Formats: sequence, structure tokens, C-alpha cells
Amino acid sequence: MSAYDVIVVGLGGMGSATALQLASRGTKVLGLEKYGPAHDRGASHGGSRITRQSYFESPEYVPLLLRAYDLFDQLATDSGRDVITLTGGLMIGHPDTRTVAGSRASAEQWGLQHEILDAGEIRRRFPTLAPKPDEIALYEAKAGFVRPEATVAANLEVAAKRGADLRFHEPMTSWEAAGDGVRVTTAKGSYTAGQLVITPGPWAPELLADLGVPFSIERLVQFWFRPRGGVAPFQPDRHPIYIWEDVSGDQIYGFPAIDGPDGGAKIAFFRRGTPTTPDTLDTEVHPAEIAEMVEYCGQRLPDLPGEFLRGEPCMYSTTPDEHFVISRHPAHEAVTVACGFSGHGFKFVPVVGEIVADLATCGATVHPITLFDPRRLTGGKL
Ligand code: PYC
Repeated sequence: MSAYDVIVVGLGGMGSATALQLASRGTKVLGLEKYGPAHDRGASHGGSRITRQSYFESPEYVPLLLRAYDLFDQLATDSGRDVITLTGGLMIGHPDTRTVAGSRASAEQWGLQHEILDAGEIRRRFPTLAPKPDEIALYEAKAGFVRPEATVAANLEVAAKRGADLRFHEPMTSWEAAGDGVRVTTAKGSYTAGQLVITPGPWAPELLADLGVPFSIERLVQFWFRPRGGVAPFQPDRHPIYIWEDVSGDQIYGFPAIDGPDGGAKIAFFRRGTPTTPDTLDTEVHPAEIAEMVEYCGQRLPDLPGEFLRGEPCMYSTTPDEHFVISRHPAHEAVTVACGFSGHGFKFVPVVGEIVADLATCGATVHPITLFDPRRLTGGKL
């Protein structure tokens, strides 16, 4: 007889949401985490993540986003924490860029409310932004940001209240099939369960080597600047989140000043990572990196790079096609995996928790997840 119904390994965004979903359904769940609650060593920190619905990566994500919005609201109610804020959002670039054309395609396919703004209208409505004359934007009022640390803390608090057994500073050292389920070993003990969920974040290459997916773990830097002239024009009630693509395909993304006058406004490159591992991550932010962002950002938001306040590296676990991996493990019926979120996963946290809980308890989900099958990336090996 298994001691637990499900063991969840990794209590970052995805694992904490899975533990919450399972506990809410009355499932006997053990959560194991290598570090403390809502830590900054993985991929669930940095104060903010974009949320949006007109999804340029693929319209297939839209139904999941609609559900994630509802579940973020539910989490805010259940936890009393501020986890999601809608500020409006701009997807900016030449009309043919993936950021603009892809967002527009998703919005049109799903009938999502949006406006298309030309460069003059962008400047008039959002004077901090200086688009080129041939750039346009899709504006979506329902875009905004979610707070990663508050979300993880909320998931863990509500999960614990609903009966989840959550253990921190206790990494899994190994697991094996045992009877109809699994046995998980840590430095502190050995636990059995009917099902194992692995939500490894940037530890995916280490914990899921047998999955055969070629993950790239990348280091990217988040920058906070105090705008020249003060934060007033960057307040969240008047400044949208934005993703801005240039002609070479590079993207930056940024936020309003969400943490008051001293917090500054965050901005980062979307996909310009350098290879790393979680255990060798360079946590220093180098002068050349700051100078590169000051130069790039200054051409688009001239007042933002007033004073550099701080920088913080984060990690992406990127798959070759930048789509997620969410599935029962193709080689292990008792294991479910959720990983490879490729730098755009956090906005999906609560719905991923729902999907993974479905897979772990029923082997199937009503949510559309065909796009996330790992076998698309393993050359048919599993
Ligand atoms: O998740 O929307 C996103 C995002 C944009 C840039 C980095 N992440």
C-alpha cells in the first residue's frame, strides 16, 4: 500500500500549483523541494512575469490562457495575495514580425478583444515609447503581469491548508518503480506513492535525462532602471507591459514600475541567453551587459535607462521548438512530467497544475495538450 497517492518533486511554479490542485481534490500528496519555499534559485523569481492572451507563440495556447486567468483570480481569492494585475499590453514591431502578426492571428482566431495602433497612436497614448514610423502594435487590455514569488507562496500556503505534506530542503536523490507505483529516496527518507510528478525547472537535464528531450538551460538577465524624470509615467495604471521585436527578430519585454518609486521598472531581452546549469549560474551582472541594455532600451524607451538599480539573472529551460513538455512519461506509466517552459511558462502556472493533476490521477485531461507531447522532440526514441 502506497503511503501517498502522488509525490511531486520540485515546488516552483508548476510543482506548487500541482500540489495545490491535488490537495484540493482530496489526493494524498507529498511535495519535495530542494530549497526553501518560493526561492530564487530556479525559474520562479524576479517579481513579475508577463501575462497576455493574444498569444504569438501559437493560437493553441489560448484556451489554456483563458483558464489560467480564471485560476489566478481564484488563487487570489483563496490566498488573499496579490498575484495578478491587468495593465494592458502592447506587442510592438513591424507588422510582419512574429510578435505582431502572431498575436493578431491568435486574437482573430479566438475573437479576443484587441486594437491595432500605428506608431503615432502608440506615441500619443504611451509617451514613454518611441516606435519607428513603420512599427505598429497590438494592444490588449487584458494583458498584465503575474507575481511569481507571491504565486508560489500562495499555492504552497493553500495546498498546505488543504492537507498537502510539503517538505523543503529535501531534494530527491533517486526514484524507482515499486509495485504499481514509485519509491522516491531523499537524504532524509524513502517514500512510496502511486504516481510521481517531476516538475524540475532548470534541473530537467539532470532529473529527466531518460526523457530524451534536448533541453537548453539558458541564463538571461533582468534589469531594473529608475526612469529619467521619475516613475510617474511608468505607473501601472497608465503604463502597459510590452514585448517589442526588432527587424533582426530580437525581442525585449518590460513592465511598468510595479513596486513604487524606488523599485524602478524591469526590462529584459527575451531570447538572448547563454548556456548555463543551475549549479554553475553566473549570478553577477556585468558592466557590458548593462551597457548593452542601456543602449538598446534607450533607442525605444528613451527615459527608461535613467539610473541602473539592479540586475538579476534568471534561467530558461528551452526546448528546440520553444513549446512546453507536459505528459505522462512515455517510458514510465507512473510518472508525469512538466518542463521545458522555454521562458514563457509562468503565466500558465495554475492551468499547468490542473493539467498535471489530471494526468497524474486519471492519465488524461480535457485540456488541449497535444502540442506538448515530448515524443515530437525525441526522434521517436521513446
Ligand atoms: O511569458 O510573455 C512571456 C514572456 C515575454 C518575455 C519573456 N516572457
